[in-house]
Amino acid sequence: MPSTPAPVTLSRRGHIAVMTIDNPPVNAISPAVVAGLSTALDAFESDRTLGALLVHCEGRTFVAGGDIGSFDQPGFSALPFNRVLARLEGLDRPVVGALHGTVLGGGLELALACHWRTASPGTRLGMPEVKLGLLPGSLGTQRLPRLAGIELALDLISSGRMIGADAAQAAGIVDEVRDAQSPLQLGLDYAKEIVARNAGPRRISETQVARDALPADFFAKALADAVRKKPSYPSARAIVEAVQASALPFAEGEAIEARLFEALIRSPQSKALRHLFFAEREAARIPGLSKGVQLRAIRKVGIVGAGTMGGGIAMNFANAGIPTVLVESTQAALDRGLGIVQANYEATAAKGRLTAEQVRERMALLSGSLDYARLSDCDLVIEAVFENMDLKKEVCMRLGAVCKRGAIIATNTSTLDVNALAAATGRDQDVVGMHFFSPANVMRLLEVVRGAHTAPDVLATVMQLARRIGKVAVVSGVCYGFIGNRMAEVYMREAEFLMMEGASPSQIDGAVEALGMAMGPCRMLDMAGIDVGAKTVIEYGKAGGLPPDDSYRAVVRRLFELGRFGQKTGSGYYRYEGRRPVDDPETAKIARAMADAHGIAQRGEIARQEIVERLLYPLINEGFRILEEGMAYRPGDIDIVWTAGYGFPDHQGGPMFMADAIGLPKIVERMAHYAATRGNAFGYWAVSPLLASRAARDRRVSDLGETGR
Ligand code: 3H9
Repeated sequence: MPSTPAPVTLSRRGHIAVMTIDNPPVNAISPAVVAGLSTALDAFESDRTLGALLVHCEGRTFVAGGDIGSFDQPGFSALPFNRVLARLEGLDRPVVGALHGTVLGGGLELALACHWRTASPGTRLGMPEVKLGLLPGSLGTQRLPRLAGIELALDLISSGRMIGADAAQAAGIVDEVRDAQSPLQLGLDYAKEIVARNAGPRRISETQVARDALPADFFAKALADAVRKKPSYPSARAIVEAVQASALPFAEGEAIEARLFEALIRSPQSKALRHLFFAEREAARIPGLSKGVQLRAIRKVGIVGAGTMGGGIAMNFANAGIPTVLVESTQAALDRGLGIVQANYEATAAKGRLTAEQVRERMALLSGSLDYARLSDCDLVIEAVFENMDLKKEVCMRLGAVCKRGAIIATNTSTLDVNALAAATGRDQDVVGMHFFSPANVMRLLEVVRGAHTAPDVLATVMQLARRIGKVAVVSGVCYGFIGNRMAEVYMREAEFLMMEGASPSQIDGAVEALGMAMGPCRMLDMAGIDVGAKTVIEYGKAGGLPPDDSYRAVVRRLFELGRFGQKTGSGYYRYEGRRPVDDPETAKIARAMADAHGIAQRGEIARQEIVERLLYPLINEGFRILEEGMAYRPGDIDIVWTAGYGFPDHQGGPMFMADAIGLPKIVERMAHYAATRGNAFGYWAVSPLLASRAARDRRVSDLGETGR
């Protein structure tokens, strides 16, 4: 059996010891790395002929953090690594850290335990633990404030943002920034200088935090802010507490940080966020697709349709520096579309997030035309015309004729049959779905719809392109609504039944918003457009997809007939006072009329728990159906769709992760309850066989646990 190379080695360059961490891909601190560091320290300590210790990393980056995968291992604790850091800092000969790549979390904590830090110019530094529902658990909350001051340290740790090498130098976090042939050379040069200067150890833990300039209520305000802005994230409050403790003697602060970290690492919020971290990376892997597949080059993009969607999509490519041409059917529509894009960029510039020069550069990458011939040299063309099968087929046919050989043709449909659209192009191997979410320049999710004949290189190219434009891509098979909208359909269905039974839109939305959902179903559809929602239902009906149930989505159809298109017309499910949604007696009347027309009994107050269960359990059930039909590769993909595209709270880990937390047997039991109490003539409460079997398995495991106790 080949032996695994040691992740940490100690070698000698003259009088300098070089401790090298080599743990690809990102040199994360795993238990093996901690053990390796400890052994290397033993060797260094016992060799008094060495004048200094250099800590450096092989590969593309310095340590990018603790090994997130190891946090779930039984008995995981930050203490062994913290002991190594204390030994490192305590050495009586200078310790130099040579930084490059992304110096994050435990990586920055390792750097802070060194006495001196040098960085190559492109280095980025940060403490992103908060994004995993954690705080820095290896003395980052104690050493960073001592070095950079409380205000900046709290800002960096609370936001998780990265800063560049120059900013880090200005803040005193690194001692110098220097270009060198390699990180090793960078470190060796600096270590030699430190030795030549006869500079002794500099230990941050022996310094005190400066807090004179801070107002007396600084921490009280920071805590109140954390509670107000992030009520569902215990890490936000814990970070304030830990940073505040940096004013205490080091050992006391250390104990406080350790207590808080140990609690957070076991918290359900952190487990959920860690699940999403890995799910997001896993989603990029497509089963059966060989790694060596040759990608198609994407140098120029075309978009058909310069409406809200087309314009937003175009911005993604311009932001990534890719020339993009927008094709419209009338000059007025084109001018309007490009005008909206320009206004969007200017609004961003007004907030200071883009310079005027950047706005000019991005606009210069965008051009418009009324002529399909302008698409003939594009490597990728995305159709983003109105959601209507006949219209989209017509556009696809024209694209099949005009696009060059090997160009990828993508459809931005949100519900329609991608295989039928692919057939219309006459070259279905080149066709794929690219379902962007509105606003397309903001939302991170991209559903990539794999048609029956989509070529593997087309799929791989689009997945890679998604990364290039900053999206998180999830592959879906071809089915109505793909992953996200298919699940949203059952969620909207129940929202409307609840409304017909007497719940108000704000009661419905409030129930799921209390769980952390960015917005409930009614606000969501009002924003997307009641017209859009109703037309989708109508189209689905035409395609024979709807159940034989006249009450199905009856409210949205009625609102559409009445011209209540949602926020844009001032009323939909809600009435709008400016942008503020308020419950509208008119909606209650409409819902009551629909209930009467379809024999649905109105009830008194509906309990919040029932609303939550009736919205979420069918949605989860649909997720299981999607899995059993092979429309999604794994539950984590579904979780990414809902957290990145539908405002599902990330601290709940997505609907499938949440399902496990609730308990699958309980979900099945409640589905049966609603089937019995609400009726199940149309199979709305029929449990997916996959969910049923997983629930039975979980029940068996739990029974075994009970008897074993
Ligand atoms: C922490 O440090 C706690 C401490 O205070 C206390 C510790 C005791 N662990 O994102 P990519 C893998 S908490 C394990 O595609 P990029 C990742 O799964 C941690 N694995 O590349 C992927 O694997 P695969 C604080 C990790 O170039 C591969 O590396 N640190 C870790 O777009 C490439 O990742 C963070 O939160 C990790 N820490 O971005 C940093 N990091 O190829 C989290 C990465 O098998 N990481 N992997 O799918 C990042 O932000 C990005 O990965 C990074 C590179 C910017 C580093």
